[in-house]
Amino acid sequence: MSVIKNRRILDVLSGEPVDKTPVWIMRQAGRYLPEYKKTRAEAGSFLDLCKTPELASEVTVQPIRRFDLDAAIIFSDILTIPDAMGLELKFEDNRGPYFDNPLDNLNDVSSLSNNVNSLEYVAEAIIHTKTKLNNEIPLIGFSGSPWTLSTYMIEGAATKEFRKVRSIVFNNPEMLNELTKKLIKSISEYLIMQAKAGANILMIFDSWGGLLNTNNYVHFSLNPMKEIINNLRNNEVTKNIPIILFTRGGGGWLNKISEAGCNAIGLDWTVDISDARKIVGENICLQGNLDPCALHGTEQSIKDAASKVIDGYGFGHRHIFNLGHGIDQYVNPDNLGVLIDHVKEYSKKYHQN
Ligand code: 1CP
Repeated sequence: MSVIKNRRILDVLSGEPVDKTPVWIMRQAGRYLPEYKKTRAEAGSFLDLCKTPELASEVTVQPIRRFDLDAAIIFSDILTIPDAMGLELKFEDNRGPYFDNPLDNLNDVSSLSNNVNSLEYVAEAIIHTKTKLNNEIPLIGFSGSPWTLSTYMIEGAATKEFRKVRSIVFNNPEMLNELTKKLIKSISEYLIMQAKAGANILMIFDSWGGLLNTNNYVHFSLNPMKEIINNLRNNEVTKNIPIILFTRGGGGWLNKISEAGCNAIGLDWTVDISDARKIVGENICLQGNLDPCALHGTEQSIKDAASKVIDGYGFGHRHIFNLGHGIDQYVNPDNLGVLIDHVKEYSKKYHQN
């Protein structure tokens, strides 16, 4: 197997020392980059971009050409799984992603396909991307969590209160349990497919876990993610692959999340990273957690905000710098450059022997 040259993130994930804190940025390929907009226009639509491996791999490497990033993340979307399961994904520029016929009852769940073979295009995009990356840095593959995918599949899109899915938690848990079961299978297979194609790290995005109360979070979100992790650990291809788990709004459940079997926990920006470190201990990495809006500051305020996160983590090698959620489309790319260069320079002092 070929050896990746920049191993900072892999080293941090396995507890090895590094020279600087590694960094990548959630949604690092996206609309804040003019070159992304150009390729997306060439693709015709967001979904065509996702489904055309050559173009998806092109936008995956665009941020790598511009910035000193320590990992790439495959360009795709969490909603490709529901699309593959039979809920046709649509996308409109002013509206974002949505499903015309969201799930209402157990019958709707039963009619979903449980087969992710049609997501081959993601595997192909990974293969293209690995060639372009030439083993310089690792590639992250990802999926949404069962709960987060359920929210979109039941609501049809992100909504203000998520009242429908949050009600179903209480008035039709059988339906949600059944959907969760199907999603655990699809997601596990999909992540294994990505690892086979060449993904070096896997991340589970539980973007809406924070909508739930504690016991429902454990039942509908955390335990299903644990099952996925178990499935990955029981597969030859993925048994040793590093896994990052990110629950947005999960700051109050860090002790529970740290028992899920993941190698790193993603933190949103509402969590104090030094407190988080005390809770999860030294066996698990922390990823995050700069407020994405810090990127709308001045050069100095961006550096100061990043320094606080790095100081908050302190000495030690188990921190992957990132934002606490995705970068937004209005960020000036130069500001991201300022951030990344500062993280590299400023963090050195915490990695001297
Ligand atoms: O060009 C465009 O207009 C599309 C904007 C866009 C992009 C760039 C969407 C639609 N998805 C993506 C790519 C994407 N999505 C990646 C690519 C890799 C990267 O560079 O990070 C990833 C990892 C995702 C994951 C994703 N999609 C999540 C989980 C992470 C998160 O932000 O919490 C979620 C919730 C989605 C759904 C989604 N897809 C797109 C949008 C605008 C949304 C959010 C919809 C909403 O909830 O309002």
